[in-house]
Amino acid sequence: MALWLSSLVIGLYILNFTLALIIVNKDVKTSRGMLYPRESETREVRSLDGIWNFVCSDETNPTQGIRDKWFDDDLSKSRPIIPMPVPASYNDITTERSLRDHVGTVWYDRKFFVPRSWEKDQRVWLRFGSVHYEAFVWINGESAVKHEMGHLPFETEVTHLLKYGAENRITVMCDNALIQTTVPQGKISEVANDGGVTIIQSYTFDFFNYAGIHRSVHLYTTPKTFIEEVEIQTKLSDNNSVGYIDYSVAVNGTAANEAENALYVRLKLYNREGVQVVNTTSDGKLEGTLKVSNAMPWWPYLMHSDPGYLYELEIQLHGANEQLLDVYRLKVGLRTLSWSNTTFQINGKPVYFRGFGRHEDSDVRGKGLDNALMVRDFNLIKWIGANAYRTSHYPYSEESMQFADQHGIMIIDECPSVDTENYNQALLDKHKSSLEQLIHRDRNHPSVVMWSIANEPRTGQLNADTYFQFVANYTRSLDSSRPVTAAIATPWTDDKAGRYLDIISFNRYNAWYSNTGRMDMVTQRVIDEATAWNKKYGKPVIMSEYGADTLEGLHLQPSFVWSEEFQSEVFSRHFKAFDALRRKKWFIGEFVWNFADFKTAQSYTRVGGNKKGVFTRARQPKAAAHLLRQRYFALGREVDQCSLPEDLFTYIVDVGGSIKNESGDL
Ligand code: GCB
Repeated sequence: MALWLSSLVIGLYILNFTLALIIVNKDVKTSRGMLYPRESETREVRSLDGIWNFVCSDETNPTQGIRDKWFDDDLSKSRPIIPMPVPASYNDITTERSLRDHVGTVWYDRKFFVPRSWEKDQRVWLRFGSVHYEAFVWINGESAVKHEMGHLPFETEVTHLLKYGAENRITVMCDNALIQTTVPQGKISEVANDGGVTIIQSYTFDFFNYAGIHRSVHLYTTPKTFIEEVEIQTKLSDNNSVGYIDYSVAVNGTAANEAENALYVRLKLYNREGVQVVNTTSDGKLEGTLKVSNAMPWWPYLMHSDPGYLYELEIQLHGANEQLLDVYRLKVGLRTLSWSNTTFQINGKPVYFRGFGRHEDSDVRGKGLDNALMVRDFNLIKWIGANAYRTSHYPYSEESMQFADQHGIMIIDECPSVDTENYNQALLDKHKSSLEQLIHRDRNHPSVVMWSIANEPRTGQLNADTYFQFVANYTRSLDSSRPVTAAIATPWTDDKAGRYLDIISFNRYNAWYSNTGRMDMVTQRVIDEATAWNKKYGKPVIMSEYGADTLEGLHLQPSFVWSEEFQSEVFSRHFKAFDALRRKKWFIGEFVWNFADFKTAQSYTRVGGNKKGVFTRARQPKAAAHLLRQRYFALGREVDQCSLPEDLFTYIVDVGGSIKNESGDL
């Protein structure tokens, strides 16, 4: 190669590399609307959940369906269809390996009727609770909406696409491919197999890349001029006896454009007994503050005898001549969050978090919403005395957020960024968008007490500093009423992101991934690491993951890796560290990894999935669950003076007084 040519090639290479390193803080598109679909005097909601028709594209030809316009007619005309439940992940529904491990696009369709009565004077919206990972939607063959990002809702107006008093068809193409610029990241490669080549999806994160229409699909109506956004923020004063609700409402539609000043909202607040406690009207700006006397604060579970107290806020939109245009109702919890470099408080009381990292995961359904499972999970969370969980590693269903509000379970709300690396502009933009969508969806939930901007990002890498400065500051610009955290596993010595966070969370697996089996190398290491994080950044610290894989029913004494005894002993060694740390006020919480066993990609380190659950995948307790329950309630008793359940300790013997050992009473 001529010298000039090789210098040109090297020059271009360097330019390319440098460009990849430059990331700038660009504006990202913000989401609109998407209030949870609720019926009211002015709105109707219809579910499209049920059994849909399903076909799979060829992995080597993922765009064939688009080229051949499979959306133009029933899918059954293009390919043999199979039945597929919605909501559910499609992966574990059949017995086919090819569908479980499918990479690329799959298609769903179904028919539905739209009543004639929906034709007049209103709008119809189509809303998906979530589709993983990318969705393309057609109504009667016309493109309706496209959305990229799992675990988050999206919607579009379909008024003009529907046939009223007639049958309609909805078609969805879903693509599960993860690449370096998706959130989360993955890699797709073409690899030789016995018969030719095959497409392989790989990813570093430790949960199965379940895909499909994961949450409910709804059609709902709104009036022509309607309440599009409601944003509230609450606080308490006067010893928590007076509550304030700052509200702002955004309206869209015909009247909104024509006669903005004639619009106002009437707000009525009802307490739990249904008694109206506030009734007020806004000015034309549709924002203001409600004052609630004799306030009932929202308290976390076990922090108060009446946790999860919710009011109902009725928002009426009125137009010219006081005409009632739209009504939407929202549950509201009154609480104040505050934090400093040493503490996190709710309603002025310091919080000690005791909880879990979790997954939305179960047999057959994968990540599909299942109300039975959700209610069982909350029953277990309350049974064990936990007061919090992190939505590791993506946003959980809106139904579960509402449930957490009601039951007083605090949530560290995480966006879908896991193992983030190879920082680049496209990734940054999407990461910010995932947080924007998350905050937009969850900002009104009292249960959400913190935003987690990533799980185990590679925060030692080049560019991590600028990248996380942008992500953390963007999050704060969207909501400054909650602290920002990230669960970090990079050694504290190398980490470049912690200084942009309000609270440091760290994940570490002493006696499991490091010093496997060494019970004598847990306690001091946990104390030392938490202390080092605190010293480095001067912020409150949480241990956001610790644990050990445990095969239910495997008992080995003395404890040995994978046995139930081992899990209990690992926990106990951590408890000792946490108790030493709790004396230093800046250590504010402990989160076990994981609530329940869950499925992962196939690997020789995983026996049917990750088994670090305190509960099995079928939601039954392992031995360590009973130990954890005793600790969590004991903490609740010490920190928040909660009462203990009667069955917390098993009766053993009545020795007519206390039992003594060398160091005192047992
Ligand atoms: C972690 C990850 C989590 C894994 C866990 C494990 O640090 O955050 O996603 O499942 O470790 O068990 O390896």
